[in-house]
Amino acid sequence: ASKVKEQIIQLFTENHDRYLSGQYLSDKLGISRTAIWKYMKELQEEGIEVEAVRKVGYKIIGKSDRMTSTDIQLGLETKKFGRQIVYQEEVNSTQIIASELVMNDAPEGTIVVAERQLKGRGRLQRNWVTSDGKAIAMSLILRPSISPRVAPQLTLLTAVAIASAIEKVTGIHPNIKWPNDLLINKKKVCGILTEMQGDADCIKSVVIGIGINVNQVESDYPLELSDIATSLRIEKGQPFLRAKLIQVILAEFEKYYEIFLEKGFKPIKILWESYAISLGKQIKATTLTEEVIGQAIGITDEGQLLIEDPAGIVHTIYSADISF
Ligand code: BT5
Repeated sequence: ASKVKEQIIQLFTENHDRYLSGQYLSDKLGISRTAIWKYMKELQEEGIEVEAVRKVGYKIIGKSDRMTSTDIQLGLETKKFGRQIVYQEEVNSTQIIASELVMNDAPEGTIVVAERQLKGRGRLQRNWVTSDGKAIAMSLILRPSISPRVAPQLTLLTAVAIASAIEKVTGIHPNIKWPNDLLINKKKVCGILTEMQGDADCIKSVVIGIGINVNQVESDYPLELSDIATSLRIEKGQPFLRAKLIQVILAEFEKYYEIFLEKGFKPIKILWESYAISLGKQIKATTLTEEVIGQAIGITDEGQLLIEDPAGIVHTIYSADISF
Protein backbone atom coordinates (compact mmCIF):
# COMPACT_ATOMS: atom_id res chain seq x y z
CA ALA A 1 0.00 0.00 0.00
CA SER A 2 2.71 2.49 0.93
CA LYS A 3 4.45 1.50 -2.30
CA VAL A 4 1.48 2.95 -4.22
CA LYS A 5 1.61 6.10 -2.15
CA GLU A 6 5.29 6.44 -3.01
CA GLN A 7 4.42 6.11 -6.70
CA ILE A 8 1.75 8.79 -6.37
CA ILE A 9 4.26 11.07 -4.64
CA GLN A 10 6.72 10.37 -7.43
CA LEU A 11 4.17 11.33 -10.11
CA PHE A 12 3.38 14.62 -8.39
CA THR A 13 7.09 15.28 -8.01
CA GLU A 14 7.78 14.64 -11.69
CA ASN A 15 4.90 16.87 -12.75
CA HIS A 16 5.84 19.69 -10.41
CA ASP A 17 2.87 21.97 -9.81
CA ARG A 18 0.50 20.62 -12.41
CA TYR A 19 -2.93 19.13 -11.82
CA LEU A 20 -3.06 15.37 -12.23
CA SER A 21 -6.45 13.88 -12.99
CA GLY A 22 -7.84 10.94 -11.10
CA GLN A 23 -8.08 9.09 -14.40
CA TYR A 24 -4.41 9.73 -15.24
CA LEU A 25 -3.28 8.52 -11.83
CA SER A 26 -5.54 5.52 -12.00
CA ASP A 27 -4.25 4.55 -15.48
CA LYS A 28 -0.63 5.05 -14.47
CA LEU A 29 -0.88 2.96 -11.34
CA GLY A 30 -3.45 0.41 -12.41
CA ILE A 31 -5.78 1.02 -9.49
CA SER A 32 -9.29 2.45 -9.30
CA ARG A 33 -10.09 6.13 -9.03
CA THR A 34 -11.70 5.44 -5.69
CA ALA A 35 -8.43 3.96 -4.48
CA ILE A 36 -6.60 7.07 -5.72
CA TRP A 37 -9.07 9.26 -3.85
CA LYS A 38 -8.35 7.29 -0.66
CA TYR A 39 -4.62 7.75 -1.03
CA MET A 40 -5.05 11.47 -1.64
CA LYS A 41 -7.07 11.66 1.56
CA GLU A 42 -4.28 9.87 3.39
CA LEU A 43 -1.75 12.40 2.13
CA GLN A 44 -4.04 15.14 3.37
CA GLU A 45 -4.25 13.54 6.78
CA GLU A 46 -0.46 13.55 6.85
CA GLY A 47 -0.50 17.33 6.49
CA ILE A 48 -0.02 17.71 2.75
CA GLU A 49 -2.49 20.25 1.41
CA VAL A 50 -4.24 18.80 -1.60
CA GLU A 51 -6.62 20.70 -3.83
CA ALA A 52 -9.19 18.58 -5.63
CA VAL A 53 -11.01 20.25 -8.50
CA ARG A 54 -13.91 18.42 -10.08
CA LYS A 55 -13.20 17.26 -13.67
CA VAL A 56 -9.67 18.63 -13.44
CA GLY A 57 -7.85 16.66 -10.84
CA TYR A 58 -5.59 16.90 -7.84
CA LYS A 59 -2.85 19.34 -7.10
CA ILE A 60 -0.45 19.76 -4.19
CA ILE A 61 -0.86 23.30 -2.98
CA GLY A 62 0.79 23.40 0.38
CA LYS A 63 3.24 21.67 2.63
CA SER A 64 3.85 22.23 6.29
CA ASP A 65 7.19 22.28 8.00
CA ARG A 66 7.64 18.64 8.85
CA MET A 67 10.22 16.07 7.79
CA THR A 68 8.39 12.75 7.52
CA SER A 69 9.38 10.51 4.63
CA THR A 70 6.34 11.75 2.69
CA ASP A 71 7.40 15.37 3.15
CA ILE A 72 10.93 14.58 2.01
CA GLN A 73 9.93 12.39 -0.93
CA LEU A 74 7.41 14.85 -2.33
CA GLY A 75 9.70 16.99 -4.48
CA LEU A 76 12.84 14.88 -4.14
CA GLU A 77 14.78 14.82 -7.42
CA THR A 78 17.66 12.47 -6.65
CA LYS A 79 18.47 9.02 -7.95
CA LYS A 80 19.81 7.42 -4.81
CA PHE A 81 20.17 9.87 -1.96
CA GLY A 82 17.14 9.96 0.30
CA ARG A 83 15.39 7.13 -1.48
CA GLN A 84 15.38 5.25 1.82
CA ILE A 85 14.22 7.38 4.70
CA VAL A 86 14.04 6.50 8.37
CA TYR A 87 12.06 9.17 10.19
CA GLN A 88 11.79 9.24 13.98
CA GLU A 89 10.17 11.76 16.30
CA GLU A 90 12.76 11.28 19.00
CA VAL A 91 16.17 9.62 19.07
CA ASN A 92 19.29 9.77 21.18
CA SER A 93 21.31 10.47 18.06
CA THR A 94 20.57 9.90 14.38
CA GLN A 95 24.21 8.74 14.12
CA ILE A 96 23.48 5.74 16.36
CA ILE A 97 20.47 4.67 14.30
CA ALA A 98 22.40 5.14 11.06
CA SER A 99 25.33 3.03 12.26
CA GLU A 100 22.92 0.25 13.20
CA LEU A 101 21.41 0.48 9.72
CA VAL A 102 24.89 0.26 8.23
CA MET A 103 25.37 -3.10 9.94
CA ASN A 104 22.04 -4.23 8.54
CA ASP A 105 23.18 -3.53 4.98
CA ALA A 106 21.22 -0.32 4.43
CA PRO A 107 22.00 0.95 0.92
CA GLU A 108 24.05 4.02 0.12
CA GLY A 109 21.95 7.16 0.27
CA THR A 110 19.81 6.01 3.20
CA ILE A 111 19.00 8.88 5.55
CA VAL A 112 17.90 9.04 9.16
CA VAL A 113 16.02 12.15 10.21
CA ALA A 114 14.70 13.13 13.63
CA GLU A 115 12.70 16.00 15.12
CA ARG A 116 14.33 15.67 18.52
CA GLN A 117 17.74 14.43 19.63
CA LEU A 118 18.36 13.69 23.29
CA LYS A 119 22.08 13.05 22.88
CA GLY A 120 23.06 14.81 19.70
CA ARG A 121 26.79 14.65 19.37
CA GLY A 122 29.56 16.73 17.92
CA ARG A 123 33.20 15.82 17.49
CA LEU A 124 35.26 14.56 20.44
CA GLN A 125 32.17 13.65 22.50
CA ARG A 126 30.96 17.23 22.47
CA ASN A 127 27.30 18.00 22.66
CA TRP A 128 25.14 19.12 19.74
CA VAL A 129 21.92 20.97 20.52
CA THR A 130 18.93 20.15 18.30
CA SER A 131 16.05 22.54 18.91
CA ASP A 132 12.84 20.46 18.80
CA GLY A 133 10.98 20.82 15.55
CA LYS A 134 13.09 23.75 14.36
CA ALA A 135 16.32 22.17 13.22
CA ILE A 136 17.51 19.48 10.87
CA ALA A 137 19.19 16.46 12.43
CA MET A 138 20.10 14.04 9.71
CA SER A 139 22.53 11.21 9.09
CA LEU A 140 23.41 10.03 5.61
CA ILE A 141 24.93 6.64 4.83
CA LEU A 142 27.65 6.46 2.18
CA ARG A 143 29.49 3.39 0.95
CA PRO A 144 32.45 4.71 -1.04
CA SER A 145 35.41 2.53 -1.92
CA ILE A 146 38.13 4.92 -0.91
CA SER A 147 41.08 4.71 1.43
CA PRO A 148 40.64 6.03 4.99
CA ARG A 149 43.31 8.60 4.17
CA VAL A 150 40.97 10.55 1.89
CA ALA A 151 37.87 10.16 4.04
CA PRO A 152 38.24 13.65 5.61
CA GLN A 153 37.58 14.99 2.13
CA LEU A 154 34.02 13.79 2.54
CA THR A 155 33.55 16.29 5.37
CA LEU A 156 34.67 19.07 3.06
CA LEU A 157 32.45 17.76 0.28
CA THR A 158 29.50 17.73 2.68
CA ALA A 159 30.20 21.32 3.64
CA VAL A 160 30.21 22.34 -0.02
CA ALA A 161 26.93 20.52 -0.72
CA ILE A 162 25.19 22.13 2.25
CA ALA A 163 26.62 25.59 1.56
CA SER A 164 25.42 25.38 -2.00
CA ALA A 165 21.96 24.15 -0.93
CA ILE A 166 21.60 26.91 1.67
CA GLU A 167 22.54 29.41 -1.01
CA LYS A 168 19.94 28.02 -3.42
CA VAL A 169 17.14 27.93 -0.86
CA THR A 170 17.79 31.15 1.08
CA GLY A 171 19.99 33.30 -1.12
CA ILE A 172 22.50 33.59 1.71
CA HIS A 173 26.15 32.82 0.88
CA PRO A 174 27.41 30.89 3.93
CA ASN A 175 31.05 30.47 4.82
CA ILE A 176 32.85 27.23 5.53
CA LYS A 177 35.21 27.13 8.45
CA TRP A 178 37.63 24.25 8.11
CA PRO A 179 36.92 21.47 8.61
CA ASN A 180 33.28 21.05 9.59
CA ASP A 181 31.45 24.29 10.36
CA LEU A 182 29.19 26.44 8.26
CA LEU A 183 28.92 30.01 9.40
CA ILE A 184 26.76 32.97 8.55
CA ASN A 185 27.98 36.33 9.81
CA LYS A 186 30.63 34.44 11.82
CA LYS A 187 28.04 32.38 13.73
CA LYS A 188 27.55 28.66 13.37
CA VAL A 189 24.53 27.55 11.37
CA CYS A 190 25.58 23.97 10.66
CA GLY A 191 27.90 21.32 12.05
CA ILE A 192 29.08 18.16 10.32
CA LEU A 193 30.22 14.93 11.94
CA THR A 194 31.88 12.27 9.78
CA GLU A 195 32.14 8.78 11.26
CA MET A 196 33.69 5.86 9.39
CA GLN A 197 33.41 2.13 9.63
CA GLY A 198 36.05 -0.14 8.12
CA ASP A 199 39.67 -1.09 8.59
CA ALA A 200 43.05 0.53 8.02
CA ASP A 201 43.10 -0.24 4.28
CA CYS A 202 39.56 0.21 3.21
CA ILE A 203 36.49 2.10 4.26
CA LYS A 204 33.29 0.09 4.31
CA SER A 205 30.92 2.87 5.09
CA VAL A 206 30.70 6.45 6.24
CA VAL A 207 27.91 8.02 8.25
CA ILE A 208 27.71 11.76 7.71
CA GLY A 209 25.90 13.60 10.48
CA ILE A 210 24.41 16.96 9.60
CA GLY A 211 22.94 19.40 12.10
CA ILE A 212 21.43 22.59 10.72
CA ASN A 213 19.83 25.45 12.58
CA VAL A 214 16.84 26.36 10.44
CA ASN A 215 13.91 27.98 12.21
CA GLN A 216 15.21 28.89 15.66
CA VAL A 217 14.83 32.38 17.02
CA GLU A 218 17.40 33.81 19.44
CA SER A 219 15.45 32.82 22.54
CA ASP A 220 15.49 29.15 21.49
CA TYR A 221 19.20 28.85 22.25
CA PRO A 222 20.66 28.06 25.64
CA LEU A 223 22.81 30.85 27.01
CA GLU A 224 26.12 29.23 26.11
CA LEU A 225 25.16 29.14 22.44
CA SER A 226 23.59 32.57 22.10
CA ASP A 227 26.83 34.22 20.98
CA ILE A 228 28.04 31.46 18.71
CA ALA A 229 24.93 30.01 17.05
CA THR A 230 22.60 31.44 14.45
CA SER A 231 19.84 30.04 12.23
CA LEU A 232 18.62 30.57 8.70
CA ARG A 233 15.53 32.25 10.11
CA ILE A 234 17.53 34.64 12.28
CA GLU A 235 19.71 35.60 9.34
CA LYS A 236 16.97 35.92 6.74
CA GLY A 237 14.04 37.03 8.87
CA GLN A 238 11.75 34.29 7.61
CA PRO A 239 11.19 30.59 8.30
CA PHE A 240 12.05 27.85 5.82
CA LEU A 241 10.58 24.42 5.06
CA ARG A 242 13.08 21.92 6.40
CA ALA A 243 11.99 19.15 4.03
CA LYS A 244 12.66 21.44 1.07
CA LEU A 245 16.15 22.21 2.34
CA ILE A 246 16.81 18.49 2.82
CA GLN A 247 15.72 17.81 -0.77
CA VAL A 248 18.12 20.39 -2.13
CA ILE A 249 20.95 19.19 0.11
CA LEU A 250 20.47 15.62 -1.10
CA ALA A 251 20.44 16.72 -4.73
CA GLU A 252 23.58 18.84 -4.32
CA PHE A 253 25.27 16.11 -2.32
CA GLU A 254 24.52 13.43 -4.90
CA LYS A 255 25.86 15.66 -7.67
CA TYR A 256 29.14 16.50 -5.92
CA TYR A 257 29.59 12.96 -4.63
CA GLU A 258 29.41 11.61 -8.19
CA ILE A 259 31.97 14.19 -9.30
CA PHE A 260 34.18 13.23 -6.36
CA LEU A 261 34.05 9.50 -7.11
CA GLU A 262 34.75 10.11 -10.78
CA LYS A 263 37.28 12.94 -10.74
CA GLY A 264 38.61 13.05 -7.19
CA PHE A 265 38.79 15.94 -4.77
CA LYS A 266 40.26 18.63 -7.08
CA PRO A 267 36.97 20.00 -8.47
CA ILE A 268 35.41 19.92 -5.00
CA LYS A 269 38.43 21.74 -3.58
CA ILE A 270 37.87 24.68 -5.92
CA LEU A 271 34.27 25.00 -4.77
CA TRP A 272 35.33 24.60 -1.17
CA GLU A 273 37.76 27.49 -1.51
CA SER A 274 35.01 29.72 -2.85
CA TYR A 275 33.18 29.35 0.48
CA ALA A 276 36.19 29.22 2.80
CA ILE A 277 36.40 31.86 5.48
CA SER A 278 39.76 31.21 7.09
CA LEU A 279 42.08 31.28 4.10
CA GLY A 280 44.60 34.12 4.17
CA LYS A 281 43.78 34.92 7.79
CA GLN A 282 45.70 34.64 11.04
CA ILE A 283 44.25 31.68 12.89
CA LYS A 284 44.90 29.37 15.79
CA ALA A 285 44.52 25.63 15.31
CA THR A 286 44.15 23.55 18.44
CA THR A 287 44.89 19.89 17.81
CA LEU A 288 44.88 17.09 20.36
CA THR A 289 48.60 17.56 20.90
CA GLU A 290 49.52 21.16 20.07
CA GLU A 291 48.51 24.69 19.18
CA VAL A 292 49.58 26.14 15.87
CA ILE A 293 49.29 29.87 15.29
CA GLY A 294 49.87 31.40 11.89
CA GLN A 295 48.37 32.24 8.55
CA ALA A 296 45.99 29.77 6.91
CA ILE A 297 47.46 29.49 3.44
CA GLY A 298 45.23 26.86 1.90
CA ILE A 299 44.20 23.24 1.90
CA THR A 300 46.07 20.36 0.30
CA ASP A 301 44.68 18.19 -2.47
CA GLU A 302 43.91 15.71 0.30
CA GLY A 303 41.89 18.27 2.25
CA GLN A 304 44.28 19.04 5.13
CA LEU A 305 44.74 22.61 6.28
CA LEU A 306 48.08 24.37 5.73
CA ILE A 307 49.22 26.95 8.27
CA GLU A 308 52.38 28.98 7.93
CA ASP A 309 53.77 30.06 11.29
CA PRO A 310 55.72 33.31 11.86
CA ALA A 311 59.00 31.42 11.39
CA GLY A 312 57.88 30.44 7.91
CA ILE A 313 57.33 26.78 8.70
CA VAL A 314 54.27 25.26 7.05
CA HIS A 315 52.24 22.91 9.23
CA THR A 316 49.85 20.35 7.81
CA ILE A 317 46.80 20.05 10.04
CA TYR A 318 44.72 16.88 9.89
CA SER A 319 42.17 17.65 12.55
CA ALA A 320 41.73 20.63 14.85
CA ASP A 321 39.51 23.35 16.19
CA ILE A 322 40.07 26.70 14.58
CA SER A 323 39.68 30.10 16.16
CA PHE A 324 40.41 33.50 14.68
C1 BT5 B 1 29.88 19.52 15.14
O1 BT5 B 1 30.75 19.18 16.14
O2 BT5 B 1 29.70 20.63 14.73
C2 BT5 B 1 29.11 18.35 14.55
C3 BT5 B 1 27.64 18.41 14.82
C4 BT5 B 1 26.90 17.29 14.14
C5 BT5 B 1 25.47 17.22 14.58
C6 BT5 B 1 24.69 16.22 13.77
S1 BT5 B 1 22.97 16.33 14.06
C7 BT5 B 1 22.69 14.86 13.21
C8 BT5 B 1 23.81 13.93 13.63
N1 BT5 B 1 23.45 13.25 14.85
C9 BT5 B 1 24.28 13.57 15.85
O3 BT5 B 1 24.20 13.11 17.01
N2 BT5 B 1 25.21 14.45 15.42
C10 BT5 B 1 25.03 14.75 14.01
P1 BT5 B 1 31.81 20.16 16.79
O4 BT5 B 1 32.64 20.80 15.74
O5 BT5 B 1 32.48 19.33 17.81
O6 BT5 B 1 30.96 21.29 17.46
C11 BT5 B 1 30.26 21.08 18.67
C12 BT5 B 1 30.15 22.44 19.36
O7 BT5 B 1 29.25 23.28 18.65
C13 BT5 B 1 29.57 22.35 20.75
O8 BT5 B 1 30.59 22.13 21.68
C14 BT5 B 1 28.91 23.71 20.94
O9 BT5 B 1 29.86 24.67 21.31
C15 BT5 B 1 28.48 24.06 19.54
N3 BT5 B 1 27.06 23.77 19.30
C16 BT5 B 1 26.28 22.81 19.85
N4 BT5 B 1 25.05 22.85 19.34
C17 BT5 B 1 25.02 23.86 18.45
C18 BT5 B 1 24.03 24.40 17.59
N5 BT5 B 1 22.79 23.91 17.51
N6 BT5 B 1 24.38 25.46 16.82
C19 BT5 B 1 25.62 25.98 16.85
N7 BT5 B 1 26.59 25.52 17.64
C20 BT5 B 1 26.31 24.46 18.43
